[in-house]
Amino acid sequence: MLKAEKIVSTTCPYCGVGCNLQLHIQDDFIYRVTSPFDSVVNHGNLCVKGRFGYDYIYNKQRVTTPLIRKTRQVAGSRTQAFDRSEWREANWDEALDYAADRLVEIYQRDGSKAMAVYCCAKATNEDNYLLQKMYRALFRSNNVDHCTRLCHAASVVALQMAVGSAAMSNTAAEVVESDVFMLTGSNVSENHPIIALQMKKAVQKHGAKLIVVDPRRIEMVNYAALYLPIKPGSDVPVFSAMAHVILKENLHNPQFIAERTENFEAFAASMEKFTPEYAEAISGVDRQLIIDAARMYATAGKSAIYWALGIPESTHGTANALSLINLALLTGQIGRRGTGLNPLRGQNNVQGASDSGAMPWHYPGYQTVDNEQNAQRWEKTWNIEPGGLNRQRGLTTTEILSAVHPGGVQALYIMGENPMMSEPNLNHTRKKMEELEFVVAQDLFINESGAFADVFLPAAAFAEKDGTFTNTDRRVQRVRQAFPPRGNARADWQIICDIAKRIEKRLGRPNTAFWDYSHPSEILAEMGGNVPDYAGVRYANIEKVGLQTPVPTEDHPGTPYLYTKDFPRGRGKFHPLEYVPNAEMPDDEYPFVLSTGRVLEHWHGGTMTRHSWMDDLFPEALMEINPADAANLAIRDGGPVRVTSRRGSIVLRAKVTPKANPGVVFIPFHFWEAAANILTTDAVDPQAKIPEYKAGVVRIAPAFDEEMTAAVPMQIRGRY
Ligand SMILES: Nc1nc2c(c(=O)[nH]1)N[C@H]1C(S)=C(S)[C@@H](COP(=O)(O)OP(=O)(O)OC[C@H]3O[C@@H](n4cnc5c(=O)[nH]c(N)nc54)[C@H](O)[C@@H]3O)O[C@H]1N2
Ligand SMILES: Nc1nc2c(c(=O)[nH]1)N[C@H]1C(S)=C(S)[C@@H](COP(=O)(O)OP(=O)(O)OC[C@H]3O[C@@H](n4cnc5c(=O)[nH]c(N)nc54)[C@H](O)[C@@H]3O)O[C@H]1N2
Ligand code: SF4
Ligand SMILES: [Mo]
Repeated sequence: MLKAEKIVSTTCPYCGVGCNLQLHIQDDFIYRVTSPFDSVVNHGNLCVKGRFGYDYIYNKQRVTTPLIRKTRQVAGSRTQAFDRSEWREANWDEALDYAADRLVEIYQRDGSKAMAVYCCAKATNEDNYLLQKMYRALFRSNNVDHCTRLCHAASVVALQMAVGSAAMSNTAAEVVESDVFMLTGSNVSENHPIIALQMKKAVQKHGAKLIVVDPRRIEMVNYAALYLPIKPGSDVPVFSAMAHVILKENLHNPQFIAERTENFEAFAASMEKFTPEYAEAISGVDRQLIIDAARMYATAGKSAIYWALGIPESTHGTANALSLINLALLTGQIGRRGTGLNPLRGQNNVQGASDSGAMPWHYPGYQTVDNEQNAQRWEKTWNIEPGGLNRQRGLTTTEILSAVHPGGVQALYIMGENPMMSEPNLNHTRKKMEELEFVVAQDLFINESGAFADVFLPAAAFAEKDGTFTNTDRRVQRVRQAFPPRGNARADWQIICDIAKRIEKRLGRPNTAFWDYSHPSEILAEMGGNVPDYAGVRYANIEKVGLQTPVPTEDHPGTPYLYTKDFPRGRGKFHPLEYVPNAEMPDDEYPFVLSTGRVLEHWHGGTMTRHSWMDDLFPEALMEINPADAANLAIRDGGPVRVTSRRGSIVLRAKVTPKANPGVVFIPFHFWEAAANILTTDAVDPQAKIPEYKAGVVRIAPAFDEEMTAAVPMQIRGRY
């Protein structure tokens, strides 16, 4: 007998747009996904992943029983274990006891510096709040980070420096109210497809003018009034030259500058040198296009800037983002509807995981860990002796693995991340994973990183648990359980509570913090007690429509756009800028710039989409290369090519397309068979510690079909 049909409203587990989903369930099985026409975020629209990409939940390679590695791994020669025979099934008590024993053993021997955790932007606010609490309260370690470091870290640092808050200033759907909007470093139609629909509507129905600044001829170029085909890494010259033109032509907003900003003089002086001619020489963009873009942006009634990873994922990512912020402050195009500074956040819950404290320098609510008052506040909340919390900033994602050595990090807990696909320079990453003494993986699958684990804890998928995600425009939305977890899988928050209690007992620190919750709503309420932006968020208030933070009180309607009267830091601060070239520039040996990123059908390391029928839609890695470059190298469309950087080499097929501008090739990082991150450099931005994923250099040569499989250089040829 089939159980009766039911419809469960929830939030998409893929991207930061946060589309509302209706899961149609029969017999604990999703047979259809729709979205209501009145959904505020997506108006009934869904992209291919939201509509069809959920079947990873049922994939037979999903692991739904705790597993323990049969042989004890030794630091220095740890290996990946994809083969089922290398693991044995365990019950929850045994797996949790084992994980707690080993973690506590290492902590008691080597202290908090040996402990590190990756939180998860796919998991809920409640899951992330608890995992950072476990590491801070029990292991006294701030080595807590997540993929935000690899993502918008530089946007966050720059926005904190300039305005004092890091989130999108406006609501994505407000783009239809803009007269002009600039889109840069954002392939929005593949990566935030529903926001792209709203942008297309803004252009086609509302007559908004779009300026695209991007090294690839992305789809949105077809809708653009101006397209600036920038060379990778030349953002500071181009956006500063726009500022130069705005200043020279008196198109700035003196009243806004006087009333709401500081440091204008120093900034204006530093813009002198950024003439359009100078910017053209570095960026390859025609100077007249830069002048036109400056006039268009500055003179419109309402202009907004939208950006994604082309800006932050650079060794000068902070400066890139500051060059955009300077433009908004200079023209006063912020603090009103249809204006603003809008970094499009990537993961479904990267905004929320950051808000919840899954970061090494901040408690929940962006409260710095090295501030005495903040530490005391959380000591009180978590029932910790005065002075007990660690006041030192922890290590970032990019620093944690580099710190794996005797006297450094020894034990790593990974909840829902995949550094062995997502971190730069994977050959280096692999060595560091091998050197760890103990690894816990908590995921739906044994991915390339989980294969290094000693113990695997099977987590429930989004449709199997309750909680909240916070989307890119700060909207806290409900995630609802549609059916019980498959097999023995359990919700992340429950797993964390159970392991935390065991650790607490072994440490002899009873009643540290609190680990007994009957429902995740209690966890969010605990966090809201100390995080003013979430103070008013209650599950009861977000039943139908989510609320945009800040939500300071329970009767507050939420905050669609920020900075109406002032900035969180008071005045907006201008920053003088210098041009700094990329860490690597093309030369005779490595003549091409490699840009990496995404395609519509896939997600990051592919753990979810490659276990879904999205993989049939886009089954293989392809390198985009310009027709002229391909002709020079005798590369044919669909032919295999070998791509080599200073760090490694991969073989994949070429896609010859004018979407790639000359001199720049593009490889998506979703495919283990040709993992783009074998090639990328681990050079980072000094302030934000974000890697330069968008501009390594490579050489390219035609290859043979046989090399395609033989070339896989790591032991990741299979999946568990
Ligand atoms: N289908 C799908 N959607 C996703 C994801 C996914 O894996 N798959 N991931 C999500 C996540 S976590 C994120 S963070 C977002 C990322 O969203 P995007 O940032 O849109 O994703 P990328 O594919 O990395 O595209 C980067 C864009 O920056 C441009 N670019 C590269 N170098 C430069 C440069 O030097 N200057 C400028 N101005 N532009 C440059 C590229 O040409 C490209 O258009 O996507 C989210 N959405
Ligand atoms: N070359 C290159 N590399 C990049 C980038 C790039 O542009 N170029 N972009 C970077 C960016 S922006 C990002 S955000 C990172 C992403 O990097 P990661 O976060 O490491 O990658 P994901 O593949 O999204 O990993 C998510 C994991 O969470 C699991 N998961 C899903 N739902 C749940 C859940 O509810 N609970 C638990 N416990 N697990 C769950 C999935 O199965 C998957 O294994 O990659 C970065 N790496
Ligand atoms: S646009 Fe993003 S949130 Fe919406 S359905 Fe697609 S992946 Fe999901
Ligand atoms: Mo991201």
